[in-house]
Amino acid sequence: MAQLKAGGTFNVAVELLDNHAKLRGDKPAIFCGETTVTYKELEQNVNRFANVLKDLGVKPKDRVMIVAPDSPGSVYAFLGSIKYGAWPAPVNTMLTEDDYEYLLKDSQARLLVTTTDSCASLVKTEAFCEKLFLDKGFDALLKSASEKADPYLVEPDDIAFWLYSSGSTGKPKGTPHKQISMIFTADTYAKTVLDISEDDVCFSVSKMFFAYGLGNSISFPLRFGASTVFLSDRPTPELVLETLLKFRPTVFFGVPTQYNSLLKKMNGENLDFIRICTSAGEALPPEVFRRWKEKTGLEILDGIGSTEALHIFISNRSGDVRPGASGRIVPGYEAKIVNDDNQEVAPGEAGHLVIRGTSVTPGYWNRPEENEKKILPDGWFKTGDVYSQIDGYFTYQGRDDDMLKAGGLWVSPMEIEHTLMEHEAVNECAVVGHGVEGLVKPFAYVVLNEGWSQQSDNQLDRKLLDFLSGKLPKFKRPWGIHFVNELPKTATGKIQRFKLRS
Ligand code: 3UK
Repeated sequence: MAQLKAGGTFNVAVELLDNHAKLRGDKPAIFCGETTVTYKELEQNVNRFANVLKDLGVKPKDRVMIVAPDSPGSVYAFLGSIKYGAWPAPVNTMLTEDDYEYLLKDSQARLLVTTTDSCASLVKTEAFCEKLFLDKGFDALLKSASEKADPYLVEPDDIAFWLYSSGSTGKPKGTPHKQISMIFTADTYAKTVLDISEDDVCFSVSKMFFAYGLGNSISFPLRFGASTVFLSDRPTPELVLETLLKFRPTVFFGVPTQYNSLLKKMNGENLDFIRICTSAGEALPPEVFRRWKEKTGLEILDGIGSTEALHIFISNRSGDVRPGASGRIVPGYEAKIVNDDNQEVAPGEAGHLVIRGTSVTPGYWNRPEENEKKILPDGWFKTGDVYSQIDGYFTYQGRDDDMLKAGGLWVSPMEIEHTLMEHEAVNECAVVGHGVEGLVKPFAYVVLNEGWSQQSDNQLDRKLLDFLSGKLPKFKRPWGIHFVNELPKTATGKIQRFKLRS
């Protein structure tokens, strides 16, 4: 992996901010509730944050973990860290204390930026890791720091920040990204597919800890001098609608579940201020595409991206949407579909999707085995997805592992199974995805221990779900539990989850 070299010429925070602060300093960069942050204020606060890091004794390349709702403060922390040469790592705000303990250890974070109500704040961190609260003393701390800061100049291929990617086995993996990558995703997908310009107002339902949200609400609008809308709270359909009507964004970024729940909530609202809608994270059911178009007159552009690629590399285009397909390659990226021997398959045949492009991670942090598996010769990256392709249009066929996406977020069947197994009633179990209104949701199949039965305790499924509710974040909990006498297995005793899926 590329190492940081000071003495270079590049810092992506400068690329995203300096010109705008000069050319359109008074223009709103961020709308968040009642707060508006102009480009000038954004640049100054990013500088102040860089100076706060310096005062805390943080060094370039130190990790700064951010566990916080989308807010101006979390952007100051993200871009301020980059400007200073430290590596910010925004992570999911919905995890458990144990998860945060793992992430802080894995990244060896030097600083945790969070809020007092986050369970990340409860973690007993390593002696070298300090905590900084965005909702306690932060404004005063920022104000006390200088609004001027020199950027830590490196090379475009040096690391700028990390994200965390989940996998089917094991724990989330630190996924470093290069300085140039936020510019690359903006100049490819955001420019050629979405045509974002300074006239746009972007609103992303996905938060900035998710690569999709990070591009949608930070790098894309800032690259083109547009404005961005943050919703700090949990994006319930009511709040999303309210935010849409209040700020009238021109580009709306969602995930399939959100579109589905918005459709149920909407009641004749006029959304014609929206110019373009996108969907990613999981496949968009054609039915949701059709109903959204019927109700709003707008097409949703489904596209596939990943944490490792940073953003979308295959996408539908305005006026050229194939419902049920992910669309065509985004210029700047390459994709091919290969068999188990890495040979390209014939058109229409399913195989592993591999991709290549500047924004693909140089490799996971400290994971030589995973890197070996996913990073192929000549810079090709194995996505873990099964796809087919005809005439350049790619269609998603499923994962090549057991991972599920629910509401656009990863759910590892194994993690749920291991947690369920901690209950005394459970002998063994398997978790698989079942379709609910065209979207995949996790369901558990449970074999009970002797002495337990659903007949003698008709509340047992409820009790198991309650048990999980103390241990897993909500988005990872099964939607239902089926009690079975045995699970389908291979001769070697591996659970055949695919047999439960049908
Ligand atoms: C799946 C899709 C079908 C697919 C992401 C846009 O989702 C993002 O990143 P993740 O690392 O997950 C990546 C995996 O999710 N997937 C994503 N989009 C689609 N499957 N159709 C889709 N449209 O399995 C992929 O490998 O969480 C999405 C931008 C940035 C992102 N990080």
